[in-house]
Amino acid sequence: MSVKIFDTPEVQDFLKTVAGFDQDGGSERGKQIMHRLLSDLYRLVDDYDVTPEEFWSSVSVLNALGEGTQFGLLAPGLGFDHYLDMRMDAEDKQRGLSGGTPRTIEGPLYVAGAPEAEGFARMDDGTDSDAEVMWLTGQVRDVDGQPVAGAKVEIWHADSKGGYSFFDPSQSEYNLRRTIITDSEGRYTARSIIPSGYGVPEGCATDQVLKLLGRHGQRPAHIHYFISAPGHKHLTTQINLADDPYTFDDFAFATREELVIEGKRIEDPAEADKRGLEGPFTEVVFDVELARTDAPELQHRHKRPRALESEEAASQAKV
Ligand code: MBD
Ligand code: FE
Repeated sequence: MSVKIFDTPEVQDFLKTVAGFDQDGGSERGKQIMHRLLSDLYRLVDDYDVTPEEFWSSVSVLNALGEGTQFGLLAPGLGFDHYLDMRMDAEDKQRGLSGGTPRTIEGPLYVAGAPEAEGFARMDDGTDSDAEVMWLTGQVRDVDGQPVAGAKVEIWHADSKGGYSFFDPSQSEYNLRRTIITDSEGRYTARSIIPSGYGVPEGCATDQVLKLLGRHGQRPAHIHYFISAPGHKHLTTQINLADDPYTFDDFAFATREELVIEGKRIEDPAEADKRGLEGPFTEVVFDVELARTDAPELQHRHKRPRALESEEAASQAKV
């Protein structure tokens, strides 16, 4: 059976009451946004004749999403992170701030407070014996090609099983997470391991939603970066390793053509020796170009609850 009641004065008045329009307290913007959100959802219920069974099963998925901080994982899967990037790209363009290495999403797995080093850091704790050694290096430059010395390069990535330290309690503290300050030539170098792609855990709430859409929850092997330097626009980005089955089929929509990097396998013992390595390794080179800005608010990463960064985010430890 199909009934249509959304446009009746009764429902329209009801929505205004629900959104607190007749109350003095609360937030004006909060009321406007909630009114719009609820109106869109009420209309959807009417248009699709959503049944009570369907509604309550959605409530139960929302409960599951809240329990495991799953919404931080579903959000990129539903494209919200990428959509916010598209909006920030458009804002940059309007400000005349385009140029430089493109941004892409932060994702939900950053942890604040990683050890800091000058020029070089070893990122892995040496326990991932399945993994290929990665030599990750690059130069930070401004849009005129001048090296940026003293830039802060924060790097984090998964292990050979696709797990991230802190969220994966089997890994040591800050494994595969480091902050490297660029040297006088703007260079940073890390010894680490080649990460594997990430897969949304089987059966979790995010997995259920993706399955409903006929989609997978896989990300290609990737490496996250925050890069900042005084006088330059803060950059949140990632590189995706080439030749992964998911390089161009990322459930989180983070791939950008300019950010796909081909690792180079090096078997020459002399090259290994030069870097203090024992055997063959894969070199990954990622040079970064930072746009210039005097606006202090653009020189820092935007605020959001992050693990070990704020009280709010402390609950993320549960994941
Ligand atoms: C990840 O490693 C990630 O970067 C994102 C965006 C989502 C899930 C896992
Ligand atoms: Fe990631």
